This record gives sequence, C-alpha cells and structure tokens, in this order.
Amino acid sequence: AKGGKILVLPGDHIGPEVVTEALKVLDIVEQATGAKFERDFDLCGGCALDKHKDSVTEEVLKKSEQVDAVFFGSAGGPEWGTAQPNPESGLLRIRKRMQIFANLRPCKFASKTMVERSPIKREVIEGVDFMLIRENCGGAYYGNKIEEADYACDPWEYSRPEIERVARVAGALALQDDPPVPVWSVDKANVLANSRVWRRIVTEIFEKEFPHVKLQHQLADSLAMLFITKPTAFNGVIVTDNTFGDILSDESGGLTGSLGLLPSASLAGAPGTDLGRNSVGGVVGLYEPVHGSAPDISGEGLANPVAQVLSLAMMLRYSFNMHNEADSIEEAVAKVLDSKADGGLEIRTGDLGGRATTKDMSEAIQAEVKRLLKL
Ligand code: NAD
Ligand code: IPM
Ligand code: K
Ligand code: MN
Repeated sequence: AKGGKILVLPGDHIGPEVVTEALKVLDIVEQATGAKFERDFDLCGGCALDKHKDSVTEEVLKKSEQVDAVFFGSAGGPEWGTAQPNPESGLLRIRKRMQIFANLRPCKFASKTMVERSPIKREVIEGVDFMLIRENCGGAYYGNKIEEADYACDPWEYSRPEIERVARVAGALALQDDPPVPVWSVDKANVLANSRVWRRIVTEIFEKEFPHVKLQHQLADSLAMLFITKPTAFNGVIVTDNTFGDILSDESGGLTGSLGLLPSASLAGAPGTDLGRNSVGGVVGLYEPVHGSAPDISGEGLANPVAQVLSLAMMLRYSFNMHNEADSIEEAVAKVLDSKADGGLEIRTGDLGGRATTKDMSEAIQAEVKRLLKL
C-alpha cells in the first residue's frame, strides 16, 4: 500500500489555517486510494518560541530526519521580531538538518484564467513554464556569521559536493521531458569568486553526466530584468544559489499573479535517481507555500489555500510517487479557479480579487478532487 510518514509543522498565523484545509485533501486521497499517511503534528516558528523558547526543538529536528516528508505551513510574525532566534530560524535549521538542498519553485499559471491576474501583458507572459531550483542548504544563509553592534559578516561559501548535487537535480529534472528542456545556471561570475567556482563545476557536471541537456549561463541581475521582459525565454529549468534563488523565485512568482498560488518542494535528492535521501516512494522532502504567514490577514479565514494545496500535490509527486493524485489535485485547483459558484460569483479569495473565504475555496477544491478521484 502507498503512503508513508509525514511530520506536519503548520507554524504561525495563516500557516495552520491553510494546512488544515490542505490536509482535508490528503484525507480524500487516502479514502480514494487506500494509501495511509501517518501524521505527526509539531511546532516550528513563533509557536515553538512561545512554548519552548526556541524556534525548533532538537526533538522536532530529529523527527524531521526520520519521516518521508515534512508538510510545512509558514513561520513568522511581527510579534516575534528579528532578534535571534526568530521564528524563521527554525525553518532554516530544518532545511539544513534534513539536507533538503534543492528547493523547487515552479513558475506557471495555476489555471487558464489566471493569465489575466498577471501584471505582465498577456502576449509576453502567456505560456511561461519554468522550474526554478534554489540551492537551499549553503551560501550566505549558513556558515559562521559575525554580528556585532557596528560590524557584520555573512560568509558566502560553496564547496564542490554542494554544487554538484544541486546541478544533478537540475539535470535530472530537465531529462524528465523528451526532448530534455534547457537548463540555465544563474550566478554573478563577473564579480563573485563563489559564482566562478559554481559555473565551472555546473559546466563539468553537465558535460560529463548530462551531455544531451543544453546548459546556458545567465547573470543573476540581468535575469531579474529578463524575467519581466522575456519570461518565456526561460521555459525549462533554472538552477541558482540560495540568495539569488530566494529573490528570483519571489520575482518569478510575481509574474504569474498572487503569492497565494505558489507552492514549493525542497528535496533531499534528485527525482528518479539514487542521489541523496530517498523516501518510501521517491525523495525525502519538505513542502510549503512560497508565501509567508500573512499576519495582515490571519485569523479571519481569508487566506488563499491554493499554494498549500499545490504543495501537497508536489509532496505526493516527489516523495510518494503518486503522480495521478498529484495531477488530479492540480486539475481540481485549475477547475475551481476558472469556475463560478451558484449565483455567478467566482470562487476566489481576496488576493485574487474575489470575495470567497478560505473555506469556500477549500470546499470547492475538495469536491472537485473527490469527483476526479471517483469518490
Ligand atoms: P507574506 O508572504 O506572509 O505576505 C505578503 C503579502 O501577501 C501579504 O499582504 C499577505 O496578506 C499576502 N499573502 C500571502 N499569502 C497569502 C495567501 N495564502 N492568501 C492571501 N494572501 C496572501 O510575506 P511577509 O508579509 O513579507 O512576511 C510575513 C512573515 O512571514 C514574516 O515573518 C516572514 O519572515 C515570514 N515568511 C515565512 C516564510 C516561510 O515560512 N517559508 C516565507 C516568507 C515569509
Ligand atoms: C523563503 C523565505 C525564507 C528564506 C525565510 C522565511 C527564512 O523567504 O522561504 O523564501 O529566506 O529562505
Ligand atoms: K511558507
Ligand atoms: Mn523568500
């Protein structure tokens, strides 16, 4: 039987609101397929600070190493501030401990009508479809930081194995299409020593291991501009370091509309290979929306649940090899985004210009998933 063990960390503010709804979709998948997902709920973020005076406990970090997947909501909020340890540090520690070094952030429209929500002209943005892979365990985010009153230093380090493994994820994903899609490696090799090593090692890996995948290099600053002017030119796979990837993935997300629609997967290996840590049916991973805890709208049932639900679909696909169910969830979301409720109103939350609540959208998605999975 399919399924496996998951650790659920809803986090703060809208985190628990949207995680609760997404897990109802998982209930439906269980009922329809007979798969069983053993769920363990725990704390990470501001909620953990309140209870344990730390953003994540050693116990939770240990659990995160023992499950097939972590289903994460969002951590943070103004009440906890930025002094260390802040809520966000819990997520950074989990990423490092789980060695989920490849953060996949897809950029494509969740449905046909969402093209209208893009701030970019239709003729420029229509058909955009790329997967941005952000290195997730190194670079300026980690290392021995120095923080004094009038001086600070974040070392920006990468070593060969860290670059090789993320390059292999990019190659493996490109090969999932026939013919393989092109790959862009993004860096600042004109300025940073780090980027020069990155570019050389990525090139070596593609020459040796992915000779049939077209690799190109792009400077990060110009990519930020080209995302706006020629986004479809990057249809394929983009692989980049932690900091560039953080910024460029928010930008690429903005291209397709609301943050409330964007899922992500952080993987400990390359799908379809024996690289990294494997789960029962695929690769160990952590799945969460790109968006944060949205404290400005939390507690009112107004959050868009779609990014969390699409993150669930990514979990089923990458950690549990349940492709049909993942496809059905994505199809259900598209159907709901493009449909109207009785009375003619679109079923959309405020971030999409609508008046639907979290629950309205979630219930519409659940009904559609049930129909597609023939329940
Ligand atoms: P945010 O993503 O929480 O919110 C940005 C804007 O988008 C807000 O106006 C919010 O209302 C809206 N928004 C976000 N998700 C939405 C949804 N599902 N439905 C409808 N509207 C949505 O970013 P922020 O305000 O910069 O950060 C708030 C907190 O979240 C901070 O503490 C930040 O560090 C944290 N954060 C956490 C993560 C994470 O857990 N991975 C990611 C980003 C930010
Ligand atoms: C993200 C977030 C995190 C990051 C923060 C909350 C630590 O912005 O997941 O993109 O910078 O990685
Ligand atoms: K999140
Ligand atoms: Mn970010």
